[in-house]
Amino acid sequence: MRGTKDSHRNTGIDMIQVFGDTRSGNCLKVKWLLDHLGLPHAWTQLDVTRGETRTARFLALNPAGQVPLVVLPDGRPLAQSNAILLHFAAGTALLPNDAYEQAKVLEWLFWEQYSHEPYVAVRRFHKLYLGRPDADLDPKLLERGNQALARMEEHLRGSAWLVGNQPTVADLCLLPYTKLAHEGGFVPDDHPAVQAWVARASTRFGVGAA
Ligand SMILES: N[C@@H](CCC(=O)N[C@@H](CS)C(=O)NCC(=O)O)C(=O)O
Repeated sequence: MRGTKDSHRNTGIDMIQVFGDTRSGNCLKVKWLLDHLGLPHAWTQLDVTRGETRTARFLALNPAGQVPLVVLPDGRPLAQSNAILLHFAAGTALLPNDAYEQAKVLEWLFWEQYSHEPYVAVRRFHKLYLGRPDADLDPKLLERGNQALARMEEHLRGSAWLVGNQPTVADLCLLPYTKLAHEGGFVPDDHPAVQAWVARASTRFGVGAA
């Protein structure tokens, strides 16, 4: 994963640079992982609601126009929160060496982007960022978000962590938007095992109340 230097993109900054919006769970995943691993980084705050990810300067770094984006010390950019998590978790205890367990981590990461974030995070975005009243929200967001939380509840009733018997980057991936789900109108008491996991994972990763 740690390939050759791409000198034309070298920014001259000898530190990981992160472009993110700290209100975004996708960005918090990256922040919490870098903090947990003790990796120094420079954070550039962009406001996603003001089009700050759509400037020519930012699009040159990430043509998708989204945060989070990291620029490695050698100047190479990397987008997609879960790709960023995998990059920095490689070689640490947060990414199992065992091929099956590693694939189980990926299973949760892909699931998060397809079945959790599009509902749990998007309902929060519409309520919190855009200030839309509940009556104007697509009912599918609540229904499918609750289905995603129920899927986690089922798993966490029998297991302290999402993969194996210790925390992995799968837990870190699911933590921010699940911890913030109440801001999207989801009820923590409806999913007690998830609530207990949020507390456990927050302690393990040194993440305070959000
Ligand atoms: N799948 C991407 C999603 C990134 C994403 O949706 N970022 C949002 C903030 S959470 C964003 O930058 N929105 C601004 C825009 O699309 O203009 C990831 O996991 O990084």
